[in-house]
Amino acid sequence: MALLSFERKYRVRGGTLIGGDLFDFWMGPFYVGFFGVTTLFFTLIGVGLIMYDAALGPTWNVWQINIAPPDLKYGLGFAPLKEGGFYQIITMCATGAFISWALREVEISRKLGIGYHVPIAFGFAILAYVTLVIFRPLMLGAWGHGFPYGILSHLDWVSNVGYQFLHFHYNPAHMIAVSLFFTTCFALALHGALILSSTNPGKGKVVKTAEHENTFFRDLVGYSIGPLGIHRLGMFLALGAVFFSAVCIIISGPFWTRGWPEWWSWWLHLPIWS
Ligand code: 07D
Ligand code: 07D
Ligand code: U10
Repeated sequence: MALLSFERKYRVRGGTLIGGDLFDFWMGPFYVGFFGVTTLFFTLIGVGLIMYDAALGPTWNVWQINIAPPDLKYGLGFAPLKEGGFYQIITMCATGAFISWALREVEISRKLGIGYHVPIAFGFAILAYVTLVIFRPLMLGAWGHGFPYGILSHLDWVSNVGYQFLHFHYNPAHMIAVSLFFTTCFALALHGALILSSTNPGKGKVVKTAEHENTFFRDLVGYSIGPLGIHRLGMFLALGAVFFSAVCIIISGPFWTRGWPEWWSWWLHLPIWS
């Protein structure tokens, strides 16, 4: 079915979570919906406040713009606007925009009658973000523990927090997350390469089938996970990577305050050595 005739067929009312028919329409290629409106609302206020705070100085250098969280002395309270209050409202807007975007994905999935896999996947990214700027600061007792909004300043935050724990690479959940990220790239490279090799074999050559794809890996490693399996694996690896990222940072501070290398001394304290 051609794309345009397909879109005409599925572009019908219904499937909304909230608001009934009110925003159930399209503008050009975009589905609007109640959550399209809330996404736009939070994004415009959030970006507007970023611009306003940036305009207060000291720089328009895009790499150096920094919207800092409040000082730790404000704890879990509201800070004055110019002392982190902007950051707090921007955080609410960002969280509102991300969740709205995920719910818009849910409504589109419902209209199409497909699964909720895409919004669930994006939900993991949102989970990582709110872990960094809401859950962990809440557990540590101050909003000032969130990361600052700035291209370079957020890197400084990652580095500083890493060294607060002496050597972040020794964080066991960080190890699992990093390994899962690497494995995700490995799997995507294998999958992309395999599909291209059989469906885009070069001018004048015949396009091959799924049997060729299966056989390649059976010949190579004795097993093929199959066309559905590789996508399940990809989703599992990527979501696992983000999940263990959230774990590695939530345990740093709330559950472990010393250097991460020291954590491994549990091994030396096993009763089997004495
Ligand atoms: C390619 C999809 C497109 C999305 C892009 C990001 C903005 C911000 C805002 C000027 C893969 C759009 C960027 C809207 C501009 C202003 C005010 C996704 C793709 C292109 N980081 N991070 C980047 C964010 C955190 C870390 C780049 C966001 C944590 C390291 C970009 C968040 C930690 C490095 C960026 C976030 C962390 C980066 C490229 C939110 C741990 C790099 C991102 C909301 C997770 C790299 C200068 C990319 C870089 C980089 C955005 C959170 C670590 C600016 C929006 C606090 C170590 N981060 N980041 O391609 O070059 O993502 O930095 O949580 O080395 Mg970051
Ligand atoms: C948070 C992004 C959410 C994004 C959202 C969407 C927009 C719209 C619009 C484009 C989670 C935003 C959308 C804004 C854009 C348009 C139009 C993703 C998020 C909701 N580390 N480390 C990680 C590695 C070291 C440290 C995670 C590697 C050092 C700290 C990952 C190395 C020290 C933290 C990871 C390494 C250190 C991390 C990041 C190597 C520093 C975290 C991925 C090879 C000295 C962070 C939850 C992630 C984390 C994190 C990888 C080194 C510190 C596993 C490979 C040793 C403090 N590190 N790290 O989480 O877990 O993505 O965050 O050396 O906080 Mg690390
Ligand atoms: C899926 C699918 C399927 C389909 C599909 C899709 C999933 C069934 C049916 C859907 C997929 C798509 C539609 C594709 C979309 C894909 C993605 C979103 C992910 C892939 C992403 C890319 C291909 C782009 C990736 C790019 C990367 C990784 C490099 C990008 C780097 C940056 C963006 C910069 C980050 C680094 C920074 C900020 C610092 C260092 C940068 C430099 C030194 C570069 C110099 C800078 C510049 C040139 C820019 C200067 C910046 C400025 C001025 C800032 C401006 C800021 C503003 C706020 C305006 O399954 O099958 O088919 O369709």
